[in-house]
Amino acid sequence: MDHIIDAGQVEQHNAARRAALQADYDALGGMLSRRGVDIEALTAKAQTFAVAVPSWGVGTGGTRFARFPGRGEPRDVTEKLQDCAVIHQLTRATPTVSLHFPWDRPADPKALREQADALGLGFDAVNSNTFQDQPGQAHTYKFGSLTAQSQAAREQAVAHNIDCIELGKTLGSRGLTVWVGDGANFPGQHNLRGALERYIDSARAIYAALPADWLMYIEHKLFEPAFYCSTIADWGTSFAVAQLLGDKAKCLVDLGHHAPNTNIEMIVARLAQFGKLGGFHFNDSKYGDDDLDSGSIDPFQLFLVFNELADAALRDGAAFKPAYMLDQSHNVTDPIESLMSSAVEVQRAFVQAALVDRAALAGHQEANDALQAAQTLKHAFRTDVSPILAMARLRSGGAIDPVAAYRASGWREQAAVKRPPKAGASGSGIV
Ligand code: LRH
Ligand code: MN
Ligand code: MN
Repeated sequence: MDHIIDAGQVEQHNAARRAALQADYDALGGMLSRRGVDIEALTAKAQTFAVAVPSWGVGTGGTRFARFPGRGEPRDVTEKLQDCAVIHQLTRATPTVSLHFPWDRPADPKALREQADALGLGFDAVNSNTFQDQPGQAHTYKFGSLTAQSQAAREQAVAHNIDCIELGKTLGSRGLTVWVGDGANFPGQHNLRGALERYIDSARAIYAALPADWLMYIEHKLFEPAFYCSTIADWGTSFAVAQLLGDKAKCLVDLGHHAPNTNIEMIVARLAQFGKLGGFHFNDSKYGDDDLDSGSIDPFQLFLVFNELADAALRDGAAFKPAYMLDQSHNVTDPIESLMSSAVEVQRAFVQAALVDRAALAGHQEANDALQAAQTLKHAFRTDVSPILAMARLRSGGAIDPVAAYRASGWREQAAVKRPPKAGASGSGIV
């Protein structure tokens, strides 16, 4: 496997921190053993954790007001893969990349797969894009894509999704994520039921092209770019569509795509209960689809989501394997640093959820002891599992402190030299 950052540098970084980590790990291990928890089992579990990196996240994002590019940004999909490889090399938690077409359309898909193989990376779900027009496109998506009144626009959007599946097959992907911006800005602009009928027809055509071992992830979002109504606005709609389409269709929960104060963990529980929880786009938000770094605003919500996932995994066993992906926009940080930190934050919630004393929780629930039930969750959430995460990284060949190792490597400075900005560089600004 090609190492992007010199392996010797990472070793040096770890050597300087190993003794302190061991001391912290031993202290935590002692504390956990008094709670009847085996730290080694938790560390082994942490090592199994994986979350996909969004290709569009390694470039600096933007808002509709401006984009302030960073230095050494990747200018094409091959450079994006290099950045993804850095993230995985140091965190050992992000072995796959989620591509977005046509932003990431490779000139030679086979060569891209070879590059990924050499970097030790695979491809997670591919994402279609019918929320903006591409140069030279025959039919506009201004008034919708899969729901458009224009049959030609709908057919073009379906054909694009099928093209994404074809590309994904060559890359070794096994899923297609479909998010559309379709909706209306005015009451009466479109017939609410008619638009969904057209969506379902289009989605059926895409579903029919899905290989047997693929999943189609239907991603809902409350608002934006449509501000009066979005056709696939909520989990009820995505659930109904997924039910109609069949077993290979599942719902995708992007944490930023809900009304403020929505109980997202309950949505997760519902979708898991009915076998339709496909996966996640992790990020965090204060107001709307802010696409802030995972765990940066409400880490307790992230923990509560993973608490439901842990419960579902216990109930459903190995059959329960939702896809984990990050979906963030980095405006003021180095995207590599944000993605590494976010992967670790999601992994932290995964480990904290594994710490919940489920027998005690069930007992408090049966006894209607609301206070102790809540305390049981808080007890797990408050436990600082950082030494477990660092030890998991160390044992998997990553860095004890990924951001420090990254900064010491000088990767960004070197990238700034190797990657002078070029006109029309693909950094979407839309997330
Ligand atoms: C829409 C979204 C969706 C897109 C991505 C760029 O807000 O979350 O997942 O594909 O952003
Ligand atoms: Mn998303
Ligand atoms: Mn979004």
